[in-house]
Amino acid sequence: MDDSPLQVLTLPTAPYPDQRPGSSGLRRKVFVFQSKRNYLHNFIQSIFSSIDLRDRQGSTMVVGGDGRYFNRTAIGVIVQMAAANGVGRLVIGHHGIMSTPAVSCVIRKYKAIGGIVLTASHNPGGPDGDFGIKFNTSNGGPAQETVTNKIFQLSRTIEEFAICPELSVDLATLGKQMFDLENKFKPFTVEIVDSVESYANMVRNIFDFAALKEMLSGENHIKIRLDAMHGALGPYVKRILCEELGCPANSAMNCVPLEDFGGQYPDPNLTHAADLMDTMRGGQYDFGAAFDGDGDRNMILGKHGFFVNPSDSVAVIAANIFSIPYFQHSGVRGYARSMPTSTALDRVAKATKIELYETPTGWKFFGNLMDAGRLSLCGEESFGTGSDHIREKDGLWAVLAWLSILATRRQSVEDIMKEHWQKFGRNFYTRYDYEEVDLDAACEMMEDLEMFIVDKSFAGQRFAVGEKVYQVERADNFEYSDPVDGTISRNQGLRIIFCDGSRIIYRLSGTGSTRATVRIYIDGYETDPDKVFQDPQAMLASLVTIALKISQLHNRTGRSGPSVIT
Ligand code: G16
Repeated sequence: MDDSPLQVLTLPTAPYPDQRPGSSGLRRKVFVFQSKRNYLHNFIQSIFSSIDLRDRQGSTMVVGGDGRYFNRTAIGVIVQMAAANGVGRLVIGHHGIMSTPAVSCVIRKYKAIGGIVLTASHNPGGPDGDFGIKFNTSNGGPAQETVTNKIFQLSRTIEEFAICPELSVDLATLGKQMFDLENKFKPFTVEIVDSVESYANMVRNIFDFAALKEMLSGENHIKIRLDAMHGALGPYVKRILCEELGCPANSAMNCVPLEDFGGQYPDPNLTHAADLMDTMRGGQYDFGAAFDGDGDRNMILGKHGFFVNPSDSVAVIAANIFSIPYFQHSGVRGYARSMPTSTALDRVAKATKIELYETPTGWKFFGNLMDAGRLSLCGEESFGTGSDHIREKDGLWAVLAWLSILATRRQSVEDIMKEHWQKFGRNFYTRYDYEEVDLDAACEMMEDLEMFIVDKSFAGQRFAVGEKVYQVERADNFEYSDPVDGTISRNQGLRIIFCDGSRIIYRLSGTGSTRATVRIYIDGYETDPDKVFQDPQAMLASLVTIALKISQLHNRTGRSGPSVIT
C-alpha cells in the first residue's frame, strides 16, 4: 500500500452533444478523443454516474481492450476515475488487453457490476484510426438501451467529473496493486490478471478437449490456419490452440497484438482477411478462420478457401449442436438471429422444434433472452456467433464449435455445408455496404424509402428482372418487442419480404465513426437441389437489381457501387 493517500478531485467540464452509443458503444476517430477537451472523461463519468452510488461503492469492475492505439492512455484515465467514483476493485487484463468475450467471462466469474471494453471492433486502429468505449453490465453483456440512453442523457448535461490524477497503475505486472485514497472510498485495488486464463478454463468445460487434441495433433491430424489479425485474440490462439491442443506453430498467424493491427482493418471478411484466403486457396489447410480486433467476430473457411456465410455458420452449429458437450448437458432452449441475418437458422429451428427469436441488430438484444433461460445459441450476419456461456459473441468459441463438428462428423467443411443445403434448402445471402456516405443523403433516402414501402399499395406489387418475378408479401420498418421485459425497439431496419420468402433489407450501420454506412442485405431462399450449389452473386443478381431500383440508392448517394460486398 502506498503511504500517502492520493488526492480525489472534482473538476469542471462541459458536455458534448454527440456521445450517443451506437450498435456497440461509442466509436469515434482517435483524434476526437485526443483533441476534444475531456471527451473521454465525460463519457467515462457518464458511465459511472449511470450506476447507482450504492451499487458502485466498493464494487468490482472489469476493464479490457483490443490493444489498439489509445488503449493504454484511456485505461490510465479510467483507473483514476474509477477510484474517484467509489469503485473498490478493478480487474484489468495484462497490458490492458483482453478480448471482448473474455471480458464477458471475467465479469461473470468475478460477479462484477460490469465492465468497460475499449474497442472499435473491426474498425481500423492507429493514430488515424478509430477508438471505442463500450459498457457491459453485470450479466457480462453489452448494456441494454435503457442504460445506454441514460449514459447519453448524462453526457448531455455533465458539469463535472471525479478523478485521482496522481494514481498510476502498472499494467505490465500481474497481481494486486493497492492504493490509499484521501476520501471515504478506500482502499482501492487494481488486479492485473492473465487475460487468457479464465477464458481458457471456461472453454475447457464447454468442449471435449481430448477429442479436439486428437484431431488437431494426433496421427492423421487435420491442418488449420487461424488469423488473429494482430488483434486481442493472438495470445488466446497461441495458448489454447497451439500450446494446449497441440496445433503446430504455423496454425497461428498475426498473433502479436499491434496498436494499428499492422495497418490493416482487423475485420474477418473476404476483403480484409485476403491473406488468409490466399493461403487457404493453396489447399494446404483443411480449416481456416479469422477474428476481428477484439475477438468476438469470426469468419470460417474450409479447404481451398471454401467460404461459410455467417448466417449459414450458426445454422450448421444448430443442426449439429450435440457435437458440443456443453449442450448435451444444458439442453437447447432456443435459437435467435438478428433480423437482417438470413433465415437459414429458422429452418433448423423449425425442423428440430426449437423456438426461434428474431431480434434487432446488436448482441445486447440476445442477453435478456439468455438471462431468462430462453436462448442457447444465436448468430448474426455480421460474423458474430455465440451461446449462453457468456453474453457476448465469441470468435474462438465459434471455431471450437466448428472443430467439434468436424471431429464428430469426420467430414470436410464443404461437405458438411453442402449436405446442410441439401437437407434444409439454401439461403443465398449477400450484403452490400456503402461506406462513408453523406449522412443527410442517407437519412433522406431511408425516410423516403420507408414512406414508399409501408404504403398499403406496395404489398402485392410485382418486380420483374428477366424471367424472375418477385411479388411483395409485406414490408415494414422492423420493430422488436422484447419478450422478456416488453421493451419496444423501433426503427430497426426497412424490410421487404417477398412471397417466396426472399427478403431485401435496408439499414444504416450503428458502428461507423464518421458519416453514414448504408447496408443492403439480400436473402434469397432456394430448395431446388440442382440450384443450391450455384454462385450466390449470380443467384441474387435479380434481387440486387430490385433493391437498387426501389431505393434509388445510387442516385440518392452519388455512388456507383458498394464499398464492400460480402
Ligand atoms: C456490433 C454489434 C453486433 C452488430 C454489429 C454490426 O458488432 O455487437 O451485434 O451486428 O455491430 O452493426 P452495424 O451493422 O450497426 O454496423 P461489433 O463486432 O462491431 O461490436
